[in-house]
Order: sequence, then structure tokens, then C-alpha cells
Amino acid sequence: MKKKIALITGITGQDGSYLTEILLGKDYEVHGIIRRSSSFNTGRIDHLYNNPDILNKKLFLHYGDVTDTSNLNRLIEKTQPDEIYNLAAQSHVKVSFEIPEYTAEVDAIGTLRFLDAIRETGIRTKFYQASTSELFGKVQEIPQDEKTPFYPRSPYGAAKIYGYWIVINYREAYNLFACNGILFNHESPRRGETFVTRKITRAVSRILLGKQSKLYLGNLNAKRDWGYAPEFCEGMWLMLQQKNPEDFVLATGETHTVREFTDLTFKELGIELEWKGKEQDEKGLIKKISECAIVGDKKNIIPKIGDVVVEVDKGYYRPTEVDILIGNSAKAKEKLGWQTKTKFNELVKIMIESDYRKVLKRGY
Ligand code: NAP
Ligand code: G4F
Repeated sequence: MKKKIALITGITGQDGSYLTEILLGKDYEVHGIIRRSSSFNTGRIDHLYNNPDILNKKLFLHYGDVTDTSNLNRLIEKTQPDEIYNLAAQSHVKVSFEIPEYTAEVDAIGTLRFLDAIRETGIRTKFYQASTSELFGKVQEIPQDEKTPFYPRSPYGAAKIYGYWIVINYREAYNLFACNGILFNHESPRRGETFVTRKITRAVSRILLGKQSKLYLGNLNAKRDWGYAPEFCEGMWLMLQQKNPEDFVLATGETHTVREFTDLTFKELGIELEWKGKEQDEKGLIKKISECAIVGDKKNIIPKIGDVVVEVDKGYYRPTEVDILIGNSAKAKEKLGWQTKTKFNELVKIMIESDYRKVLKRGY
């Protein structure tokens, strides 16, 4: 039987790297679009890229950019994919306030370029769009599902809402097989270092090993529905295996504050925090130090009881915030048989163990 061919944008990102592993595991031929960069940007897929049994046999990389229409048309013609996963994005919400026009160019018009290339070339393919729980923004109901009205709160959310609707429009107008995955936050040891979870697990590792004295955070009260990224990437694939194209929410159904994520991260390394002060003056201090399996002897911990290890820096606040996200993925459970397995505390443990060992090994 002929191998299925997938084309992935954003292959060098967190989700792109896991999705590639999943598709290779299902015997796909995978084509990925990578951006030209002045330094290496393939770190997350180097284990595949450096494998001579995989590179240019099962996995093919092409230079490209979702802001370049002719490049996308050419790549679609050349690769003739059965499935396209559009994961490329300027994906940082806070950064989207600094570069709103570029964010729209990539996250909104980039999606249109792809859909239009499919229409123009007339190839028969299935299209997955990386939509987001940021569409819910100032949430209109709790929890959020496929029917919840949207209210985006950032240039990122506004750009992604265009992507969401243009997928539906092309599906209805031109009968394309195109789906939106409305994914809630999903994290992993491969998460970018400036997203809050990874920022916390890296900083806490560095603080305990004496490489950094404090972790500066923004809004500690923001609540997110955080899941484990590889499980969400499996869900993307499941959406494209359906008979008919539909949109699905993927979420864990639990929500936690940034403060809880921070507390639990320290706890995994044997540190109990206490919080003092309010809002911008809030601080996290070390209350108790215990032995723990990851660190071993508590004498290996550099900071002392009473040290302030977390502070608020209002520079990390957003002009408009998404206060709470919590998803209901009952539809995905019913139609895709998809649900999360990794619980919040397991996710924190996976991430902090990975970062602690990395900092210990590399020394930074
Ligand atoms: P990520 O780690 O930030 O990866 C983004 C990817 O897009 C990278 O490969 C990046 O390339 C690429 N990219 C950026 N601009 C591009 C352009 N102009 N042309 C081509 N490629 C470009 O994001 P992620 O967490 O894997 O998320 C994947 C997708 O899901 C994104 O669309 C994101 O908005 C969406 N999403 C993510 C979450 C989440 O919690 N992770 C939740 C909902 C939706 P470089 O490596 O060269 O920078
Ligand atoms: O980790 P974050 O930057 O992720 P955010 O804004 O929720 O966006 C992520 O998830 C979306 C899905 O809902 C994706 F569409 C998007 O591409 C991205 O992957 O921030 C999470 C929360 C926010 O409320 C933020 O204000 O953490 C709060 N926060 C508090 N201190 C911080 C910080 N966020 C960051 N990045 N850095 C801080 O120091």
C-alpha cells in the first residue's frame, strides 16, 4: 500500500516535533517546512534529522515560510500531501502585542495562503489548523467547548480567529476537508523557554543549583488548563482520520493558577514556598527544605530558608489578560476516543525532572 504523505509547517516547534515522531511511527512520509535561520533551529528534531535511516528516506525538510505564497504553492505541488498540518505561528501571546502586524501576517493570512493554495492546485488533501483556546479569551462560559462564543484578548487571539473562520469558510465554500483543533495549553520538556511553564521549570532548576537567584513572573493568578503535548498531537492526527471534517476542543478539563504551577515545581524538588504580599508586591519565600528523589541530599540545594526566590515583575503583565481557561473535550472523547492521560502533577514532574537534569549536566 502507498505510504501516506504529510506536510507539516512549524515542524521545528514543540508540537511539530512530537507530531513528526507520531506520524513516522505510523509509517508516513513526512515533509516539514523550516525557516532559514542564521543559527541552528532544528534542535527539537535533531534526533530524527541526524538519523541517516530517517532523513531523506522518511523525513524531508524544505526551506519555506508561511508568508511566502509562491513557496507554499510550490511545496504543495511538489510533495502532493495527503494531510497538511498547519502548526506554524508567531505563537507567543505577549509578543503579539509588540508585533501585531507580523502576527496577523503569519497566523491569519498564513492560514489563508495555505487554503487558497489547496484550492488553486486542486489537490485532494486534508488540512489541520492549529486553532487555540485563546479564541475564548474573556470567557463567556465555564468550561469552554466547541459552541462557546469567542472573545479574543490579544493580537494573537484576533489573528487566530481569522484562521479559524477562514478554515470553516473554505470547508463550506469549496468542500475542503479542513478542521480546526481548538487546543488548550499543552506543555512538555520541549516547550519554548519563554512560555510560563518552561520558564518556571528552568528557573527553579537554576535557582536550586545556584545559577540564578530569583524567578520573575507576571500575573500569578492567571488560570490555565495545562495538558501534556504529545497526547494533544495524537489528537491532531485523529481529527484528520474522521469521515467528515469537524472542529474539536482538546483539553484536560482541569485548571490551575500560575502560582500553583510554581508551588508544585518547587515542591517536586523538596522546597515548600510561602507567599507574602499582594499582587505586584507578592513574593515567594523558601519555608521548608526536605530531601527529595530528584535532588538527593538537601545539602545540594543552594538557597536557604527565608530566601525570596519568586518576585512579580509587572513588565510580564499583558495589556489585556485571559484570566481563566478550562476546556470541555467531551466531543473529542465521544467522536475521536481522545482523552488526556497525564495529570497536572505528572506534567509538572516530567518538566522539572527534565530541566533539573539538563541544568545539572550542562551547568546552565
Ligand atoms: P512553537 O513551539 O512556538 O512553534 C512554532 C513553529 O512555527 C516553529 O517551528 C516556528 O519556526 C514556526 N514558524 C513561526 N513563524 C513561521 C513562519 N513565518 N513561517 C514558517 N514557520 C514559522 O509553537 P507550538 O507550541 O508548537 O504550537 C504549534 C501551533 O499550535 C501554533 O500555531 C500555536 O499557535 C498553536 N497552539 C499551541 C498551543 C500550545 O499550548 N502549545 C495551544 C493552542 C494552539 P522556528 O522554529 O523557526 O521559530
Ligand atoms: O505560557 P503563556 O505565555 O501561554 P498563553 O498566553 O496561555 O499562550 C499559550 O497557550 C495558548 C493556548 O491557550 C496558545 F494558543 C499560545 O500559542 C501559547 O502556546 O502564559 C500563560 C499565563 C498567562 O496568563 C500569562 O499572563 O501565564 C501568565 N504569566 C505569568 N507570568 C506569564 C508569566 N506568562 C509568561 N509567558 N511569562 C511570565 O513570566
